[in-house]
Amino acid sequence: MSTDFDAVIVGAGFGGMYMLHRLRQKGFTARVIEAGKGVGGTWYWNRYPGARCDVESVQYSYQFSAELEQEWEWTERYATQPEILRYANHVADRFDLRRDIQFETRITAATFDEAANVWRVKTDKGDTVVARFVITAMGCLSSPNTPRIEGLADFKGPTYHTGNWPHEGVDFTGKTVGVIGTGSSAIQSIPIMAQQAKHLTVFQRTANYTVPAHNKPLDPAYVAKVKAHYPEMRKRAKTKPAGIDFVINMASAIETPEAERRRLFEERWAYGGLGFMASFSDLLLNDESNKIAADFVRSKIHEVVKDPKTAEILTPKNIIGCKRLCVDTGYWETFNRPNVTLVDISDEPIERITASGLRAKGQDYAFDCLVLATGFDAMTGALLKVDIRGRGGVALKDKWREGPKSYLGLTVVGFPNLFTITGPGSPSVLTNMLPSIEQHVDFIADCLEALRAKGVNVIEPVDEAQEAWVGQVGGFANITLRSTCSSWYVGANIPGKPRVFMPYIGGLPAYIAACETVVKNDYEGFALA
Ligand code: NA7
Repeated sequence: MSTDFDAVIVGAGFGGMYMLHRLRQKGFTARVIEAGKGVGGTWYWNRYPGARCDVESVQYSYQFSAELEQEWEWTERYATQPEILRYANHVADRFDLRRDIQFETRITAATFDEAANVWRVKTDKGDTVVARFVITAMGCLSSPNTPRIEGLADFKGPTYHTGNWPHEGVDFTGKTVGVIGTGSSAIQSIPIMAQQAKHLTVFQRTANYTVPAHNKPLDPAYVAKVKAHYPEMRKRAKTKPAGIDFVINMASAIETPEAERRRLFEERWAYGGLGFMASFSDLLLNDESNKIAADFVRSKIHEVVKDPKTAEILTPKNIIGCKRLCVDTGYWETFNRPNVTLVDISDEPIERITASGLRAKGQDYAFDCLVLATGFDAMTGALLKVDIRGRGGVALKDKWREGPKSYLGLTVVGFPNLFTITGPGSPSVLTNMLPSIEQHVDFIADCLEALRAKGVNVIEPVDEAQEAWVGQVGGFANITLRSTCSSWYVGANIPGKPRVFMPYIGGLPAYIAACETVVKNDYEGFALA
């Protein structure tokens, strides 16, 4: 049967763009379908004030093109959203990607036609595209979570969601603002909103750990050094569980004498960033070690926040690193400002949103604007918004009713020729997304090439392989403390979502090795037809 394209790629973020480039290089035809007006995915939508990557810019970048690596100039240690979006646009132009991207179009359904072995992909523009393969590159944090709080529609002022921020920006000068949520998006945006607003009231359900970014302009001499040694840095990064080139101290926190421990924590704290969790190797494996690190951060809060009651509310009680660690610039300091109020709603949910604000714990709060910094339906949300149907017309949302199951986080039994870049069961959100994306894309592109060489039309994982992979993902999750709290990693932030630790936590090197073994053994775990 003839098709319109070899592949339909869903999404023009970093995954979709590189997928298109690789498929073109291998002589496949592809159409990217993208809901936004432009490329960039996460960085297209998340335009809230202060949005930045928490991985250093020289590492949060593509490595497939040495020329691109050399020519692009990052200006800050942690790139801002506008800078990352400029980078995404530069990539789109440089590799002439736009001519194969259909913007402002959403996929509404994708159905596998078993008789013809093709996917029929429907869009909200009313057209149907036929392709041999569907490759989703929809991002892990791309389906904003709007909390189900009564009265949300009653609020008379504007309501903004950090994950879908107005493109023209928002000026809070002279406004009173209510913010719900204290996750990473809130922690990045609150200090900036507080500088503008007349008054900012923050409603906190769970206190979060954050480490200082110590962001700064990049020193040209440092950049030159990185550029001169990029391949070595990338290679080292691939040997690290998170795919980020930072030094992991292999010592155990509990086995290290207290003075030395403190010195090491202070050193990492002064350096800033996510490397804090690599101060010792057992912070996410051992309760006591974790508590030592948590206590260190807790003590920092009390050093910064002047009002002891506010400091106590801001002090997280749970395990550090269980929810994703945040990286901030002046977050706790913001609560020393006279125009900022923190409201603890950990013991009682917000009662309702009202026309003029909200009601919590029997008290009415009034504000001009409401900011929902309430996160995402992570990892599966965007995928399950599309009516994806595989063999026998079975819907993916039914198949995953008890939680997502995949082989390598990339493929699903019953859904032939469907690939999910950074899908549940892949390391994705626990790693530096860019190298993870590139690894996935290379795997998929090589796979399509191998199928073409063999004259194979259909690839689908077998049950046994998928079950074994799901077992591995769950097994690794049980070893770490990371799966023990109510985080978006386990779907706990979405009422009714099955509680399953979704990402693969075995680390990037183990994941890459698993993929390489699959290829070496002629696509072991897959049925080829
Ligand atoms: P997160 O990290 O999921 O944070 C969402 C925040 O919103 C978090 O503090 C939630 O509290 C809070 N929340 C969600 N629903 C409610 C309701 N109904 N009432 C009160 N508070 C609520 O999302 P972010 O966008 O900040 O960050 C997502 C990722 O992006 C981040 O991990 C980085 O990887 C980048 P909770 O903790 O659930 O009690």
